[in-house]
Amino acid sequence: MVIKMDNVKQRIDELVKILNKASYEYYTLDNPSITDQEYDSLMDELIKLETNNPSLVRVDSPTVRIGGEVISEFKKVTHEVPMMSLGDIFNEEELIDFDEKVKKVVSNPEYVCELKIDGLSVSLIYENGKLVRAATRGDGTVGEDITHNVRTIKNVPLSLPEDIDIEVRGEIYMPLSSFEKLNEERKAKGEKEFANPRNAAAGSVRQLDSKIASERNLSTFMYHIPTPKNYNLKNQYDSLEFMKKLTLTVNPNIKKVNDIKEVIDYINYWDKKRKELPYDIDGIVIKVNNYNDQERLGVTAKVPKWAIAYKFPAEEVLTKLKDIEFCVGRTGKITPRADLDPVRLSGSIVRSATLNNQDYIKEKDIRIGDIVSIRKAGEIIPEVVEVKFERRTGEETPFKMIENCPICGSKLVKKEGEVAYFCLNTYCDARNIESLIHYASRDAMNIEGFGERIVEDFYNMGYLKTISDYYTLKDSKDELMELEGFGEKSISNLLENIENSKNNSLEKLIFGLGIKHVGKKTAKILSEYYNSLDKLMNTSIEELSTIPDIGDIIAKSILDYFNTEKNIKLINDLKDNNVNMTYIGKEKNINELFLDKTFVLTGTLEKMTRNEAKDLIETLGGKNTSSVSKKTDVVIVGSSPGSKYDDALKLGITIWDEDEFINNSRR
Ligand code: 0OX
Repeated sequence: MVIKMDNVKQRIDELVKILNKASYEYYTLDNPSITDQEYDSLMDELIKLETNNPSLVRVDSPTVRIGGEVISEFKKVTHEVPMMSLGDIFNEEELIDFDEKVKKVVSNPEYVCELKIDGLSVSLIYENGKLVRAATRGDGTVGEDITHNVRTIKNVPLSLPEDIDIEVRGEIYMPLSSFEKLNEERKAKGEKEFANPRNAAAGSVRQLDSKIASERNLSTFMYHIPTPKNYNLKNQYDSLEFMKKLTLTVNPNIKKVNDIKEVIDYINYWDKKRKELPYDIDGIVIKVNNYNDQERLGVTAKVPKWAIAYKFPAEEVLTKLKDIEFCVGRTGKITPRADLDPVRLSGSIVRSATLNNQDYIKEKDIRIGDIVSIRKAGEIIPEVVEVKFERRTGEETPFKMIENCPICGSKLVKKEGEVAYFCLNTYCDARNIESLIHYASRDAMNIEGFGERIVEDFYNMGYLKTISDYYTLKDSKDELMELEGFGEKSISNLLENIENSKNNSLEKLIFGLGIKHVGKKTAKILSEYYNSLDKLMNTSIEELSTIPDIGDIIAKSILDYFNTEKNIKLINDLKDNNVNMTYIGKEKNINELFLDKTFVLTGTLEKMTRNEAKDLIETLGGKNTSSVSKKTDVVIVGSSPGSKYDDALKLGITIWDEDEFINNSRR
């Protein structure tokens, strides 16, 4: 029996070695030495042996790539060395500027040029040569543990040829072929397609069930070692070579160059060639090669001064303009919009583009049915650049400006000195959009992220029509995540900001409702006086007139507001969505997790300002102090924390990240 077990173990070891080598040859070297059939048959043998001998399953067994591990939540992990992002530049001038700044510190800098893979960054930790953890970047300080999904990525080695401890960083991406296949499958199943490979890759690693990631054919390129000196590495280029030796996949198009002219050549070469790559890149990363030079250049708050990302200029593509629609903006401004045949542009599927105004359409003689070239103007909205006249068939319909508002039908008016037409009906959508923006604004419900652009887009797309729709947006999460310019993280953040707003004190809600003549200060006075919206709604003109600072005009406006059916319905809808309708006095919100405890804040918080955080701590019964000592109960850590974080770790003090802080504040 003992002998048999030994034999089995030996065979398992052998199979793991052969199969992992085969994966490396196939996925990293692109040079397979065994056939797919041979691989499958060895894999079948390994699966059988492991099924019959579960105690002999190795941590680096290729069977984990099949997926199946399901986690219940994403654990937070703190990066020992923060994961930095890169500063962006968009033209040669800025590149020369970067080079000049570098040269002030380093004479004759050598650069390494890398393709900027359009995916999501990942940190891999190997202990004793075995992959033990994979994590997302998160806010750079705290990311999420995605080990179960990353283990399924075929070109991520589960064990290294040396038994070393090392962290390596790189990019997870979805090859274009996998992306197209995935979207075809989703379309066939009636599921919403992913807008671009980056969203698809991010969506895949954000799955609790690793089976999904394993089926998505993700891949990686590694490009960074955060502690290179531990391995005697002197420069970035040697780190890339070192990672290659460790069987990690490094992009083959990396180039070491001697001056900025060669960097420009590299950029120009890849700007033309990038369409031929089997994956998306969104620019070129330029890094000062030598580590001592990097150290001398240092970092700013968020990005290194020794590296920069050159972003490619907006790509232009051709598509058919199917129709011209009209959007009513916040101020009632009418903007024509092109309804396009869907086309891939700068990594996203584009279905519509702005046409600016009727004069723009007339000047460019844009007609329905034309083949047009489009380009991304800003981050989100693409624009029609020009008509391809040579592609005209004679079937195109000339453009005619509308005379009435497409939403409310009122006659459009051209204001003095304006090119655009306006809808002047104050009850039209423009007005609704304005109220939605006001509701989310900082002094009102402070729903961060809902600026003019997003509200208008969400409104025009039908997701956000009235204020109460903010609270049902979460029901459309899957669709929103796939909108151009959005992804899981941005939508989750927006939805979280909305959820947080439910706990606001009454004065923010009253101000947010946009009652005529009720400003921020009046909203506060009313909240302190009435304590609840119900009481305010049932007030009388007599009672209102007894409150200092509330004059007749304000009083009448308040009564008018609460006598309007539409407004009562809105308030009922907000109540149904658990929006707080009471005044939260500072001492009235004691929370046991905060009461009489001493807090220290360090690093940058993403969802609130430092003062807001301090206010919240005090409101919940805690005390703020500035330095960490044995008496400190909790240190709240944002991104790029200072030495207070190290002090807290040394002293073993409880550490909360921003999300834990927010969650605890709501308990
Ligand atoms: C990429 C990429 C991203 C490491 C130090 C600063 C940023 N998307 O391909 N980041 C980096 O470098 C990190 N390099 C890259 N090639």
